[in-house]
Amino acid sequence: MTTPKKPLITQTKGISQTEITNTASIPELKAKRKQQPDAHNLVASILNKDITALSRAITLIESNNQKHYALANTIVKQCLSHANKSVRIGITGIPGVGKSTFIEAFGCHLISKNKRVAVLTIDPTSTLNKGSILGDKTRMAELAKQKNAFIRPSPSGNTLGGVAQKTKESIILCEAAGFDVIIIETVGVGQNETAVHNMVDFFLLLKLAGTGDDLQSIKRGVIELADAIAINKADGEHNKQATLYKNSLAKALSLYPEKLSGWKPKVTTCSALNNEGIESIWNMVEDYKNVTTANNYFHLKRQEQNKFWLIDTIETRLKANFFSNQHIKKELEKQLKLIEANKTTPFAAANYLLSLKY
Ligand SMILES: Nc1nc2c(ncn2[C@@H]2O[C@H](COP(=O)(O)OP(=O)(O)OP(=O)(O)O)[C@@H](O)[C@H]2O)c(=O)[nH]1
Ligand SMILES: [Mg+2]
Repeated sequence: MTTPKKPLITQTKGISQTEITNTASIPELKAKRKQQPDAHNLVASILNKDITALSRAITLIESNNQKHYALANTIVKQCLSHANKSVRIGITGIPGVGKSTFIEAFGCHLISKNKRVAVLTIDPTSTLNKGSILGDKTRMAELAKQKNAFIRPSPSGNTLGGVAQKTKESIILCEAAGFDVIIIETVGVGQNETAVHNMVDFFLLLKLAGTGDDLQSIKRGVIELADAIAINKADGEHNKQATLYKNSLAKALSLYPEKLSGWKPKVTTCSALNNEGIESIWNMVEDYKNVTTANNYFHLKRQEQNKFWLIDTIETRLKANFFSNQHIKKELEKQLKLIEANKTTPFAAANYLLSLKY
């Protein structure tokens, strides 16, 4: 991969390079964006594979403006019957493991196989450090240039209802726009991995050999979620170490109980930078799809995920409504002071606050 002389992705007043590459001139795009959004037209354009309409609709989903809420809902609902046709792949790993570099290589490989690829990223650190998003854009420069690719970084962290839920709805829109493979990149911190695992079909964990990262392999949590683990940066002097690590991980995984999916998680090595091992990872995804389609797990998992998101959305909304209410805010302050003064218990205070009408 050659380093671009200048960033290939530049923001032109909120219009991404992908949109620019894929469609008309900038004045045309700006004119298009100024028109009032209309659900019917937007959905028709999305179904017509119009990337600008897709971007606009995702922006509506991500909006904190209550006025956009009903419109966004209508769009998602109308797209739903056209969704569900893609393979959804979650990619996680510690910062710097090579997720973006991998997605660039993997995405370009898929495009060479005539697939349309959408990449959504969930990055909770991006609000604190804008550098991460910029890094992603330059790291996926080749992919971003492809007319069959769509790359969308996550919204800022403080959206109503949580970043993950917005991503779940964005997946539906991307599928309606005819993308065959949806890739979700998430930084391996906090609750992100579980959230992403709950919205994808195939979960890929990238790891590194010979760093503190391999110590984490002892912790079962994320490893148990993975359908495949790829030891990245298996190039140059790290190659041998990566293979040793792959073998020890494969041994460890073989001791885990069999998964409901009937799929045995695979371990492999790759070099995202040198484009090595990429094809075999796509083959794993295809094998996984074949196995789980045959035993109906693929379909059942999506159903279970939708039920999960129903409950999760209710919980998130109830919480957001509760804590953003002015009356509750004031009463909560008072209860916190009473707790400091040891005049009430957390449970009594919670009971009182939950009994309030708001
Ligand atoms: N040698 C080598 N370097 C790699 C490979 N993949 C990625 N890198 C380098 O590792 C660094 C981090 O890569 P990224 O793709 O940005 O990693 P990331 O996991 O997306 O990082 P965050 O988005 O910050 O979490 C970059 O300097 C890459 O060039 C690889 O296969 N081999
Ligand atoms: Mg990245």
